[in-house]
Amino acid sequence: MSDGRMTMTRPALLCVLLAVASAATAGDDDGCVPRNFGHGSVACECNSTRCDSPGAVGSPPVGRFLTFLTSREGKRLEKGQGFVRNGTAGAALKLTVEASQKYQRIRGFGGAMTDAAAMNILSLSVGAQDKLLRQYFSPEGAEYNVVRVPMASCDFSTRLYTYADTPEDFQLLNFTLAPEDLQMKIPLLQRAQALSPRPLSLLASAWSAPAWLKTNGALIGKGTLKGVAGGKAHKTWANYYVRFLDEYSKHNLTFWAMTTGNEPTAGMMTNYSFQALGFTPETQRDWVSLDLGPAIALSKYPKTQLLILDDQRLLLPHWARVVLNDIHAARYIHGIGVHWYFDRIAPADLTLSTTHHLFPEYYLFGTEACAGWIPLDRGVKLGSWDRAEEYAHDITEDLNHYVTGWTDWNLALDMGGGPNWAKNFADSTIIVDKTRDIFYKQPTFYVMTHFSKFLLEGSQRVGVSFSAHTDLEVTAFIRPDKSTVMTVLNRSDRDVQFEVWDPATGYIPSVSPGHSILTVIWQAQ
Ligand SMILES: *[C@@H]1O[C@H](CO)[C@@H](O)[C@H](O)[C@H]1NC(C)=O
Ligand SMILES: *[C@@H]1O[C@H](CO)[C@@H](O)[C@H](O)[C@H]1NC(C)=O
Ligand SMILES: *[C@@H]1O[C@H](CO)[C@@H](O)[C@H](O)[C@H]1NC(C)=O
Ligand SMILES: *[C@@H]1O[C@H](CO)[C@@H](O)[C@H](O)[C@H]1NC(C)=O
Ligand SMILES: *[C@@H]1O[C@H](CO)[C@@H](O)[C@H](O)[C@H]1NC(C)=O
Ligand SMILES: CC(=O)N[C@H]1CO[C@H](CO)[C@@H](O)[C@@H]1O
Repeated sequence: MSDGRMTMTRPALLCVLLAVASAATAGDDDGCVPRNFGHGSVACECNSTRCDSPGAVGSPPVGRFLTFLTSREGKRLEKGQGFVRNGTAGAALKLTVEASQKYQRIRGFGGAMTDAAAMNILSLSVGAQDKLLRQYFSPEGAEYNVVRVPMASCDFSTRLYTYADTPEDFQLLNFTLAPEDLQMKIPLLQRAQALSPRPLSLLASAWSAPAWLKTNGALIGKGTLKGVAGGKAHKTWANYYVRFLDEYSKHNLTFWAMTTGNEPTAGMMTNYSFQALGFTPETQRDWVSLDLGPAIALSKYPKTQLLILDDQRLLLPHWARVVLNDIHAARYIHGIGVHWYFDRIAPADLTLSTTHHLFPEYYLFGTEACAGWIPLDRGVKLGSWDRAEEYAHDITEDLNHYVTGWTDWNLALDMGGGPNWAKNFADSTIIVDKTRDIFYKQPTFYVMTHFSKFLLEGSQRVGVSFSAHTDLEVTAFIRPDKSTVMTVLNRSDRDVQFEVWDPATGYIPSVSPGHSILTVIWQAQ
C-alpha cells in the first residue's frame, strides 16, 4: 500500500476500496438490454457476449448501506449506497428492525434442473450456456444454492420413462439412469457446481414409480404402489431411491435431501394427465416408517434429509399431523416441502405458521412454484410484471411464516413454455430462444435474485415493527456476517417514503417506488 493512500481521509479511502472492489467483481455489468413485449415491464436479453449482472456483493462497511432496486418501470437490481444516519428524522413511516425477535434460518433458494430445462440450456451455443449458468450460480449472479432434480421423467420431459422400466425387476438389476441424466442434467449440474463457490444443495423428487409397481400399471393417472407398506412393491420403491443416490454419486453429485415424491395427491385423482404416484398422508407415513426411512438410514447416505408432502400448503397442517405424530415415521423426517399453487385460498398463518408451531423441529421449505400454469393465463409472458409481483409476494409471505427457502420450477423454458409432453406449458425465470442463440431474463428472475443473492444460508429472520399502517410487504434477516438485509415490496402505484431504523446503528431514509422491490443491506455497529 502506498504512503499516499495512507494519508487519505476515511471517506476517500472507502471510495478507492469500493472502486477497486467493483472493478474486480463487476463481471458482466453492462446493464439490461431491455425488450418490451407489452406485458407490463421488460425482459432483459442476453447472448454469448453480453448479459447484465449485479456483480459480486459483499457486506457493506460499518456505517454504510447498499440498496438494490427492481421496478416495473425497468430498473433491474439498480445499485445505490450511502451512509447510515443518526439523530432524528422525519418520515411518517418507520420500519424498525427488532433484532431480539428471532425466527427461522434460511436454507436456500434455487430452481429445478428438469429435462426441459436441461434441453433448453443445451440448445444454446456453449458461450451462451455459460452465460446462463453464471446468471444462476456464480458469485456475480443470483447465487442459487439449491437445485431440485426430478428422478426420471415428469411432464417437463419429452417422453415417459423411469429408471427401472423392466417389468418385475424387484431387485432393480436393470436400474439405469436415462440419457437425459447422463448427457444433459448431470453435466449441467457439474458445471453449475463448478461455478458456485459453495456446495450446491441438491434436492431429488420422483413423479412416478415404474408402471409395474403400481396399481394402475401406468405412469400417469390415478394409481398407488401395489400392496401395502412393508410389502415387495413398497420396499422396491424405497430401494429405487437409494439406487438413484448411488448412480448420481458416481458422478460426484450427492444430495442434501429427497422428498417423499412430487404431489402425492395428484396420483389420487382420476385420469390425472401426467406422471404421478398417489399417497394419502396415512400411506405416506407407513411407507416412510417401514420402507423409505430404514432404506436411507441403512444406505451409504444416512445424512440425506427427507422432506414430506412436496405438495400444496393447502394440505397443512393435516398432512403433517398424520405423518409427524407417528414417532416411527417422524424420526426419519427433517422437513416439509410446500408448493405454491392455490396459495391464494390457503392462508399462510392457518397452514404454515400453524404447522410450524405444532412441529417446530421440522422445517418448512418451498419446493416448487411457477407462473403461467393457470389454464386461462397459460405459458410464457415475456416481461410480465404481475408475475414478478406474485413471486415477490409469495416469497415474502412464506418467509414471514417460517419457510426456510424457496425453489422455483424449471430453470429455463423455450418460447412456448416447454417442452412438456403433456402440454402443461408454463413460464420460467429464463426463456431461451435458440433460433437467435439468446435468452431472456424475466422480471421473476430479478425477484428471485433479490432473495437468493442476499439471504445467504444461515441468515436468521428478525422482527420488523411499523410506526404506521402500511401495505408494504417487508421481511428482514440478519446474515451470518452480521449484516442486516431488509426487502420491501410495494405492489401499489404510489411511491412510499419511509425510513429503515436499526436501533443499534441509525436510520436509512428510503423510498419504495410504486410497483417495485427494494433490498437494503447494512452492517450494524
Ligand atoms: C450480443 O448482444 C449485444 C447487445 O445487443 C450485441 O452488441 C452483440 O453483438 C451480441 N453478440 C453476439 C455474439 O451476437
Ligand atoms: C452521530 O454521528 C456523529 C458523527 O459521525 C457522531 O459523532 C455521533 O456520536 C453519532 N451519534 C450517535 C448517537 O451515534
Ligand atoms: C436386465 O439385466 C440383465 C442382467 O444384467 C440382462 O441380462 C437383461 O438383458 C436386462 N434386461 C433388459 C430388458 O434390459
Ligand atoms: C470426483 O471427484 C474426485 C475428487 O475431486 C475426482 O478425482 C474424480 O475424478 C471425480 N469423478 C467424477 C466422475 O467426476
Ligand atoms: C377417465 O378416462 C377414461 C378413458 O378415457 C374415460 O372412459 C373416463 O370417463 C374418464 N373418467 C373421468 C372421471 O374423467
Ligand atoms: C403493497 C402496497 O400496495 N404498498 C403500498 C405502496 O405505497 C403506497 C403509497 O403509500 C401504499 O398506499 C401502498 O399500500
